[in-house]
Amino acid sequence: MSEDANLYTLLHSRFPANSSTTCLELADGTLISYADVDARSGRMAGLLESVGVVPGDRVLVQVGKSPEAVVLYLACLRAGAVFLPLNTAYTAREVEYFINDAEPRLVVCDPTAEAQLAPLAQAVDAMLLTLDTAGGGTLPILASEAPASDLVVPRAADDLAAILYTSGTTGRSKGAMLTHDNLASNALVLHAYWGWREGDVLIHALPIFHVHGLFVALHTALLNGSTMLWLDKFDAGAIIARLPRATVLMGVPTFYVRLLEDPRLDQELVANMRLFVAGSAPLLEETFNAFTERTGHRILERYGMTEAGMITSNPYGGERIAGTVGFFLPGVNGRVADDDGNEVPRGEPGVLEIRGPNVFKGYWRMPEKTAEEFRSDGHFVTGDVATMAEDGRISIVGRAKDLVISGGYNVYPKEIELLIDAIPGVRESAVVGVPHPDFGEAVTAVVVPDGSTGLDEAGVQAALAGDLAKFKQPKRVFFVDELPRNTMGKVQKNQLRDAYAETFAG
Ligand code: MLC
Ligand code: AMP
Repeated sequence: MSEDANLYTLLHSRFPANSSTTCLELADGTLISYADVDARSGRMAGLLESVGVVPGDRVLVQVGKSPEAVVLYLACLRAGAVFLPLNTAYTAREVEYFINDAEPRLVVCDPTAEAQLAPLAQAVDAMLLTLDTAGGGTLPILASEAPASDLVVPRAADDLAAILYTSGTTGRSKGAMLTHDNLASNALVLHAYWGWREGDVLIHALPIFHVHGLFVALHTALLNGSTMLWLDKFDAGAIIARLPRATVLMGVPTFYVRLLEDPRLDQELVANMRLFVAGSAPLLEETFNAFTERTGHRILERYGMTEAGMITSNPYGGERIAGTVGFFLPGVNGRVADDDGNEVPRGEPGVLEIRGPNVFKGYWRMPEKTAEEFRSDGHFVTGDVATMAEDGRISIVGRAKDLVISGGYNVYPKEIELLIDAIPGVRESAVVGVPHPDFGEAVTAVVVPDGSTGLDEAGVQAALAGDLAKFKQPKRVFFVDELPRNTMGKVQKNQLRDAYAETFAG
């Protein structure tokens, strides 16, 4: 292999010369230096190797946010393993699918989930180790006993670094395979595009099982050798307390909606801040305007997805326009196209199709699905409906995929409809997203009962509770005699969205 494309090699090359620089500052004031992160991830990588994780093996991880979880991610990179993070909200039923599909060599979970997940891991011959948010569990115990190691397994650019599952419109999740080069190229571009500089300090309050918190925020900060003010989860008060010492914040729109609810947010509080980034869901113009008015900062909105990391961004130096997601990032090419992949005239809506070094390698063990979503010329069909202005500026104006985005989490209606339809007393159902002041959209179910049981809203919610992650559960359930359909028999979800649009108003 000519040159090592392991992402860790790149990140490590950018660690600060003074390795005692703080990498993570925890909420309780504990400081973890870059030297610590390097030493701990080396030890953990050595441990992974010694327990039989070989390059290419999947390491499936469902643990709360902690410095050890970051160390585990970096250790997987170093060991050449494929990191497979899962939302902590997923139930055992949901995790079972991922374990069976990914066939990991190692499963790492919170000790409280061990009893449920152990038989699932055993069924695919995977080892199971535990890690809790306080840094306890069998994994850290073994790691602390492991010898120091500077292991970094050389990787080719095209080797897998991670698999991130993204739900499908069929209700079946697909594992997006991301290579070392996908992640490295996107991180380098964002680092430059957003003007990262010496002295930057990031408030990290996103979960680290999705692209936004795990890759966009973590990678850019590590590439910059920056200190991260590390929060286990979003907490407006904790962010307010840290803003005076920070320069960069990244969040989903809900972060900004909630920060605006705090009267302490003002210009003086953010005097040291350089950049507020929003993404993962549409940022409402009213939020953008209110934030500008209150703080003097124009939130920089960018657009991306699991399969491609970041795709477009409003400019750092130029004008940031509310309701637009800016321009293709350097290296990313794309077009707004009709159903056949032909570019539509500027200003007209079409599906966004892209290509570039950021675009994933395909869906894990789903060659047909992969083929369906790529054009013959290599463009990936995002499923997002966009317009492109004359100057190339892009706006996301809709979705061709049936998807709800709630607080930055994607929810695919089909998955929930299948579960609701299986509840005794249900004839059929439709799940839609309707406007929600806090989450942007809220999952809402419309159910047609078959009359055989006295099913009510609480009954539907209770039936789903054990099976579905909380954020996917309908916040409201409505009952109707029939679903609106067009002449082809297709459920008219737009009509349902309109009918229930005011459900969460005010
Ligand atoms: C929590 N709940 C949610 C929810 N998050 N319900 C719907 N949607 C969500 N996103 C549930 C809780 O279980 C709880 O249920 C109730 O709603 C209220 O919880 P909360 O305490 O108010 O929520 P909180 O824990 O504060 O979480 C809200 C949040 C969080 C917005 C801070 O969801 C979050 O961090 N979201 C970020 C998601 C993210 O990182 N997305 C990036 C994906 S990457 P109950 O009934 O118990 O009260 C991607 C690509 C890209 O999309 O472009 O970046
Ligand atoms: P995920 O599959 O979780 O990575 O979510 C990606 C999806 O989130 C995209 O396909 C878009 O539909 C949506 N998304 C991300 N960023 C934005 C944004 N800034 N504006 C609108 N939608 C966005």
